Amino acid sequence: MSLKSWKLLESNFQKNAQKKIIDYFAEDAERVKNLSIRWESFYVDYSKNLLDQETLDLLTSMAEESGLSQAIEAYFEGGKINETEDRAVLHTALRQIRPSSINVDGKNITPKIEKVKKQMFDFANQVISGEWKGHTGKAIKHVVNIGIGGSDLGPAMVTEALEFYGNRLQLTFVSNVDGDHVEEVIKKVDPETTLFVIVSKTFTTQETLINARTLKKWFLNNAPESAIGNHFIAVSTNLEKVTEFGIAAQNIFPMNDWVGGRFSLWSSVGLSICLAIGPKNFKALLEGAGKMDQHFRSADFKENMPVLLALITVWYNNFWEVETEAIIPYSQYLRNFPAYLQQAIMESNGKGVDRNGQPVNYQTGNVIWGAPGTNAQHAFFQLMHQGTKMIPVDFIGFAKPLHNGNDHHDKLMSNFFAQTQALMRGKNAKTVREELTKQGKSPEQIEALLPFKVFEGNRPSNTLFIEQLTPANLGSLIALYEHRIFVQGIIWNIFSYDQWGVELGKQLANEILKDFDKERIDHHDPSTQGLIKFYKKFRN
Ligand code: G6Q
Repeated sequence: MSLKSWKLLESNFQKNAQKKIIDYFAEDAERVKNLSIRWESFYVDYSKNLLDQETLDLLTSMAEESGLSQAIEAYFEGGKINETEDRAVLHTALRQIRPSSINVDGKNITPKIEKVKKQMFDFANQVISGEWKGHTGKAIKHVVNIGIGGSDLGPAMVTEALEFYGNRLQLTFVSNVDGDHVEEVIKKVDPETTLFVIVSKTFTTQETLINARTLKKWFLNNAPESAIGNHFIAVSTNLEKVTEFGIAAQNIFPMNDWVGGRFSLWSSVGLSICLAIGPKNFKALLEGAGKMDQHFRSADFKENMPVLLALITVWYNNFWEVETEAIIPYSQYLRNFPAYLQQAIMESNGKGVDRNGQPVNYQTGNVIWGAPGTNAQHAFFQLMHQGTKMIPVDFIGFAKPLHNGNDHHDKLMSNFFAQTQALMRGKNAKTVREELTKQGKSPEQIEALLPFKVFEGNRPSNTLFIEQLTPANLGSLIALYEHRIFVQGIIWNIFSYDQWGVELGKQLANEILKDFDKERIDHHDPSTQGLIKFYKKFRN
């Protein structure tokens, strides 16, 4: 990495490598004030990290030196920053608070965005109110979203996260090409009262098309062909393929290639979300994201949440050589937020060549994982506290619960705070000795137990503390992570918006599929031949 500030950060790292987080607190009485941000309903505390003001200054200089300011403008203004696919990256255009014109290929895209939004809202209102009927005259009760990857993870995560704001419609998501997934869905739905929403930007995705065909076939075993119009809806850019599938023009919700799959929940891909929570809440979700966009675009880097959090990730990833980052939401509603972010982050920044096509000689995308607290505390937290790896954590929590019950929420919050504290402070030998003495252990017993009971601490975390889980706050939270991905991509000088790494497996799967009916498979490697042979024994 040739950036000047990178070299300075290396020296800063060497200088402070032995320092502990608690030392930084001891040095600076104002640390929390200096290393936290209060914005709208958010309180982001990044003081429990292995860095000081000098590190942060160098990190923000590095952002400047990387050309981040200009890159942000190109991103929002519709520059074709997804160079390898020759596309703009404009999910932000879908959630402008005050819609203004944005040009792609010399054409203002804003009027079309507003038109599609209106189409979504009108449709959602009709379905929710019961005005939209199934083919036998009954109101729709169940919506099945058929999609995969970006056409599934975002809609599914948000629908689940905002379940509290749901209406009478029941939502189910089918994604896996594994027939067991779709068969379990079929068991639950009634052909008279179910709406199928096929979501596929390209309308060529194998998994989605086979699931859609299987559901259509099952539907037509239970309903006449003329009923398709009441029950099958599509979201796609590929109007020709959707029409071929048998969906009428008025049942197609268009989208554009300037929205990437994993960032598409804000577009018509979010139709299932809009059905689940209604247009008013969907608009609030967009507005929350729009506010975060404004913050990201206008706040000074030193007070800019996506920028600072991105830089902290780079700090650990590239200077501390940390491989993974855990995301722990203290909300059962956000149980799939880590899985959603795994795609957003790892598909975007899991790249090994830079923007010039040269192999990078530094680490890029980090491994993202996590599960909701407190459950995770009873599962993998042991390794985070006492294992040999340093794992920076994002703790995400909400000050006000959605359901009444301070009894539960106080307990949840006390765990939320305790974990960040325990990771940072650990427990030293002196405290362990005192505790064991109080328990009446002998000096020999104490010395034998001591190494197991000491926590070295000094494990970093960010706390993203938000007033309440509302559609608007969720919108802001997702947008925060989206921009964090963008910033990291700029620093690492990689393209964050393509995903060529997904292609090879798809290609080979299509070739292997053809070989199941062939005698000769010796063009495959010996291991794969063995696996295909074993499969063929059981295939009927
Ligand atoms: C996301 C990826 C990918 C995509 C799926 C589904 O950024 O591009 O996850 O969303 O492969 O693609 P379709 O929507 O075209 O079916």
